Parts: sequence; C-alpha cells; structure tokens
Amino acid sequence: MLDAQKTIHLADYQPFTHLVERVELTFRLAPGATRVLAQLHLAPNPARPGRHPLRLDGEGLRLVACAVAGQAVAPALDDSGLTIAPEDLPEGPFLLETEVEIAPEANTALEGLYMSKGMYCTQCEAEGFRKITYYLDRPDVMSRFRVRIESDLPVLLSNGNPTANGQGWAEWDDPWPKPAYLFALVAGDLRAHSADFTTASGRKVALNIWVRPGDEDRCAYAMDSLIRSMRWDEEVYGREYDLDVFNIVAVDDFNMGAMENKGLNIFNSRYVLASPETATDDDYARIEAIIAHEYFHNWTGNRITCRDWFQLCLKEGLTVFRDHQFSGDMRSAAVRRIEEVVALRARQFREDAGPLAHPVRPESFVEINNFYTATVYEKGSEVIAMLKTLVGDQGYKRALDLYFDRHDGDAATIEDWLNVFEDATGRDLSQFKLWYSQAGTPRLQVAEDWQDGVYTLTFTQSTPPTPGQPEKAPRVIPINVGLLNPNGDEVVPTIMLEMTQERQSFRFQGLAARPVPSILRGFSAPVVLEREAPPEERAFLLAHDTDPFNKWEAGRALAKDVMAAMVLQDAPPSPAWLDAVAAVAFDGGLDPAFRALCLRLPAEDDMAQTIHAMGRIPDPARIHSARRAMAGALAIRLGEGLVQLCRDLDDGAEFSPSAEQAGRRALRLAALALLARRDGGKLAAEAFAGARSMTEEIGALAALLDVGQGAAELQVFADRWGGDANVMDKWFALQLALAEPGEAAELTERLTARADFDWKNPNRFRSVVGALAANHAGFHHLSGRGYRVVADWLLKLDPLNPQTAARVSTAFETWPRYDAARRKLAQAELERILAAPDLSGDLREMAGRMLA
Ligand code: 0A1
Ligand code: ZN
Repeated sequence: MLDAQKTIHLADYQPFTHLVERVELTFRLAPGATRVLAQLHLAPNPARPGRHPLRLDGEGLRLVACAVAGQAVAPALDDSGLTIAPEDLPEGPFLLETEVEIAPEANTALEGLYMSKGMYCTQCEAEGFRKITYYLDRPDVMSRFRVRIESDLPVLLSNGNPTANGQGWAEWDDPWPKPAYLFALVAGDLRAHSADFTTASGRKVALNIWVRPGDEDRCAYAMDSLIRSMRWDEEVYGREYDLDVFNIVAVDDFNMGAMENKGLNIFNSRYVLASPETATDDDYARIEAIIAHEYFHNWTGNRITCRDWFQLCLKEGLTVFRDHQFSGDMRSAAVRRIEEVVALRARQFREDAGPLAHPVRPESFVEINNFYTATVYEKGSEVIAMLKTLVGDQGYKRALDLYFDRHDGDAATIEDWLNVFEDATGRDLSQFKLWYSQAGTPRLQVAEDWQDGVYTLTFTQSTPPTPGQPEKAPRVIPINVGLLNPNGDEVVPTIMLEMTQERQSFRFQGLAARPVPSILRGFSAPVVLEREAPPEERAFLLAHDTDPFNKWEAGRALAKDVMAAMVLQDAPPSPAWLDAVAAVAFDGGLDPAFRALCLRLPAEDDMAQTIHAMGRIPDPARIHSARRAMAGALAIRLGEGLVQLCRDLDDGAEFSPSAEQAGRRALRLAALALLARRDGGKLAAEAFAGARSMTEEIGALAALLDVGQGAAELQVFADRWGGDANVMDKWFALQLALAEPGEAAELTERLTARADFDWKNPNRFRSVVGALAANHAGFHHLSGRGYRVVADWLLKLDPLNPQTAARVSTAFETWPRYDAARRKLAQAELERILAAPDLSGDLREMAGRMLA
C-alpha cells in the first residue's frame, strides 16, 4: 500500500531552479468563489545552472489565467501543480501572473484558505499555500510578500505592516522575506483586545488579539503572556520584535494548537480565550506556553527557517526548548520540569517504543503533516537541553548568538546548527549528532560498587531496534548525578558525567560512607533509567533528595514498583509507599504544586509502557483496577488529614491565575478526589456547588464522576455552559476520561449522537473520539468496541479532514504491546482502515506504518 505513495528522501535535496524576488497577491474574497491573483517576480537560481522548466505546486485550484512576461501561456496542469516549459520562459528574470479560483467555504480540511463561522482564515504550514495559489511551496524559497484583500468584512489582516486601506479593501506589506508556509490572511467581523509594547531599542509595536464579538474580555491573560514573552526574549536571548504590529487571531476550527505566521499568529481559540469561570489553571499555563512558543518562532523559525521539512526540529525543537525555559522562569521551574517529563514519557517515549518511531530528523516521509510529532517537538527540545548541559550556559549563549548572527535570513539545516555549536565551543559534535539520526529511547542500566572508600557507578547504554534501524551506536549521554550520605546530607552536589561509550564507569573518592546516588537529576537526558532499588531507598530519596525532579522521580518510581507488583503479582499496595506519600502530602514546607504532583498516580498507559519494557504483557483491565486500588488505599492512609488539607488550602482569596494559587488549587483538588473515595463525594458535591473557578468546577466534577456520582452536576454543567464550545469540550472529554472501561465505547456512541457533537470541529472530535482513545482500559477493552468506535470515526472524518484523522489514529500505535486477542482486534481495525476506498494519503501512511 505504502509503495503506491510517493516517499520523499532527505538525501534527494536540491535547491530550487528559480528564486522569487517579490510576490504580490490580490484576494477577492467570496465563500464559494474566491479569486487569487498572483504576481511572482522570478529569476533563475544561479545555484541551479542551465535552463529548467518552471514547476509550481498547486492543489485543488481552478486556473483562470496564466501569463509570462505579459504573454498568456498554457502550462501543463496535473493534480499537484503546473509546469511551464523552458522554451516559454525568458532567460533572465521575469514576471509570472496567475489567477485562480478557490472555494474556502468548501474547505473542510482546514488547510489553505478556509472558513470558520463566517470568518476567512488560512493555515499554510506545511504545504497549505499550494491550495491558495500556484507557488514554489517549499521553505527554502523565501520572498517578500505584498497582499491586497478585497472583502466587505470589517477586519482584513495579513502578514507584516498595514500600508493602506479603504472601504472594502486593505493592503499589507511584509518587509521580511519568508517562505510561503508563513503566509496568513484573516478576514472577519472581529474585535480587538489591544495593547502596546516598546522594544528595547524603542520601536513601538501595536499588539492586537482579534476575537469574535463577545470574547474581548477573555484575552487579558493571552495579552499579558505575549508581553512577558516579548520582554523575556529580549532579556534572555537578546531578540527584539521586528514589525510595527503583532496580530493574534483566535479561531474555533483549527487542526493544531497555533501557528507562527509572520506578524499574524493564528490560534486555536482554546489557547487564547481565558477567564476564571471558563478556563482551568492548566488552560492558563498552556495559553502562556503557546503564546510564548508562537512568539519565539519569530526568531527561531521565521527569521531563521528550515531548508526543507526534514529540518523541522531545527525550528520546533529549539522553540519548544525556549518555551520550556520561559515557563520555567515564569513559574516553578521544578514543577514545570516534572510536567514536561510526564508529557514526554506519555507521548514521546510511547511513540519511540512503537511502530511510528522515527528520528528527531527523519530521513524520509510520505506526508509531512504526519511528522509534527512528539519526537520532533519534545525530543527535539530535550536534545537541545542536553546540548546546553554539555557545553554549559556560557557555551550555549555564545552558540546562540553566533547562530542568529550567522544564519539570520537563512533557511538552515541541523548541520548548520551543530556547526555553530562546534565553532562557538570547539567541541566535536559528530557523536552527539546521533541524537538526530537514531530513533528509539536509550535504556541506561546502572551498577554500583563500593570498596575501600571508592564508590563506582558503571553505566551501560542500549537502544532497542526501531523501524528501519536494527542496530544503534552508543550516544553521548549527559548524566547529572549527586550523592547523598546515609543521613540525608548531600555529599557530592550535582555533577555532569559525560557518557560516550556503551559501558562506562565513573569513580568517586574520599567518601566516608557508601552514598545513596541520585542519578539523572533534572532528567538530564531523555533515556529510560533501568535501576532497581529497594523501596526504602526510593522513599529515602523522596524525603531527602535536594534535586526536586529526582525527589519526585523517586516517589514516581516507588509508585510504579507498587503498581507493577499489584498488577503482576497480586501484591497489596505497599505501606512503605503509602507512608512516603503521606509524608510529602502533609509537608507544609513543600510547594503545594509539588505535593499535588506527588499525589498523582502514574497514568494507566504509562504503566502499560513500563510493564511492556519489563518484558511482560500489560493487561489494561488489571492496570485499571490496580490504579483504583492504590487510590483507595491512599485515601484510607491519608485519612482525616485530607479534610484538614482541603480546609487549609481554601483561603477564600480572590482568583488569580498565578502558579502559586494554581498549586494550592491542584493540591486541594487532589485531596478532594481522594476524599470522594471515603465520603462518596459529599465534599466534592459541595465544592462543585461553591466553585469559584473552572478549575474547581471541573475538578470537583471529576472527583464525583470518578466515584460513580455526579449525574446531576453533569446536567448543571451542561445547562450552564451549553453555549460555550471550549467549555463544553471539557464536559465531553471528562466523562470519557472517567468512564468505566466496559462503558466507554457505549458512552462515546451516546455522546456522538448528540446534536452538539459537531464532529467537523477538530476540538470537539478530539474531545470525544480522542478522549475515548485516551481512556486506556476503555479503548483497549477486550470486547474490541473501543477500537471499532475509534476506527469508525476516523473513517468518517478522513474524507473531510485527513490531517486530524491521521493524528487521532496514533491511538493505535501501541497495539503491538498487548496480548494476542487485543492485537488481533486492533490489527483488524487498522486493516479495515487501510482497505477503505479513497483513503487520504495522511491516514494511509499512518495505518500502513502502524501495521508494517
Ligand atoms: N508550527 C506550528 C504548528 C503547526 C504545524 C502544522 C500545522 O498545520 C499542519 C499547524 C500548526 C507550531 O509549532 O506552533
Ligand atoms: Zn512550533
């Protein structure tokens, strides 16, 4: 199946035959028949000597007119573009004019120019511009764009600075050359939430967040996040904004989170709009991070872009790393780091361990949209974090300054990026480069030796085979280690051990007693640390480790040991774990957000991953019961103290989205959820009734649903929020997250039958179908209904929106880890998908790779 599709290889890269010096675009907007007039000022590319035909990408366009140097020509048209023969092209620079017609209202794929609730909107990354006009749609072709929009709608936006406007039209000029994937256009009846920003060098920038009428009062937090991001990038990276305006638009129909179009960021409205009543603390944190992420792309992505899509991690890994740094500076860095690692393991380690594993820089792809993955983004960021650890803060700063200096205006590669680090620090990074080319998560084993006052740590690394990569070479792994003595004092503060070989020992001398090691502090490398340790040692580190990440990690490892023993050996929840968690939960000296994280049990999918890595077959039903039993035991062990904790944490202060308050709410809700197991949800029902924020409202509702209560509250919630799609998405998703395994598929069928299940809206689709897929025991239920319902919906969505269908299909990526009965069921669904007539290339590639 896959062979029929065209695979693109990194090794085949060639510069384009032509350069585009300038682009002028005119849009005559109409829902069913928009005209796009393009004037491309082209010239032969000296990097490709000789005479070449001109090949332009174009999909789903109706060509109305085409002229070269003012003379009409008839290009050869096919499904993916047009070609003009060399004979029809002048030898030097020339003007190409085209006019096409497109139908934005019929565009359900949400790529190119489409409509969302009466508003025109674009999404061009990765290859959407070719659905707007014929163009050289590849990131290394950069050009200056001037845009004229003609429409009766009141707000008409594009990239760059506004130059002129009148009744029914507006013109924009972007002085910065850019690839077409950064093009954007928006037209609609929108309102602005506005502010100003003055850059370090004194440029005054008008900031606007454009939303639908009525949403203006939910933009304050996004604006505040934007201003803090702009300041932070100046202070930390020395990077200033470079236009007179910065526009953000919120749109309800969007395939991804947000998009960094030059000067005109477009956001999924759920990552912009927030008020205490409608957004949870997690929403606030995500808004802050995504606003920052898109803003930071202005330098890492826009000013320096990617030569080709294989280099996607060049912009994404670095920009994720920068948004992590930012969030760490804005909030508790320790808490953020723990959350990052939880997400990394849940998404990226999972991907790396299955049939979709691929290197941070892939070497081939069929559909580039399928490579906006946790590996490219999150592992890409971890690779940069390691680089920084290896070269040190000063080395990193020098390298980044050189990167911006040397490559501003370029379409760059990973080689360029690594060369900058080599030149700035004098290090040889050839071995480090394996992090970009080898897929799979390395496993790190540790052996200890203590003799005559010398303590030795011996590490062994190995990486399991991944698709197309049976053998792996040893990588450079920075392992941050600290040593504690048996009374809990730190005797060796954090040092970095640089592992370069398959097996390597590090010695520590001059210690009075055998130390307790704290290994991989701060999660200094994206590896699986395979180190068995007795429960007492894990409890000791949870109590004493000075590294907050490893303190949490010790508790997490202990919880996983306990859950694994419950699942695999029918063991009871261990008292050592219960005591250790109780000590943290009631330790008023610790950050409440940290305590809340320590109360959170490992997710079921994460546990399945761990059991699989132990060489055993995970049983979703048993994992589900074990996790519930652990929560029940914890509720009993923490006892009445939970009531007091809830009371102490409810200080009645006026709502603030601050990390500090959010941490208190998180701990209170964690306590409330445990209490619900003791009082049948009495306190949670009270908390729901008295909730003063969405965090409390949804948190209390979750506590109720988790103990089989909450039917009345669900109804109250729906009555209250029925008119707010972003809030109702939570209502859908929460029920599915907490549905009993045997009921999840049926609940999905009931929810999808509702009139407000607008399945063409990606947020709603993910909140229901994606939420079923994320209910581990429900999706993997032995009846096979979970698999079937998800597959049915993927097949239904695919013809309309292949991108979102393909993304949600990754629910199936873990199928090989389960028992034969489940494997057979899941495989049958994937085969059914693959056999569907007219399947999109997106979903075909995914299903094919998952079955390969
Ligand atoms: N570059 C954006 C994410 C993005 C990628 C692809 C899209 O459509 C296929 C849309 C957005 C970011 O990293 O934020
Ligand atoms: Zn990004």
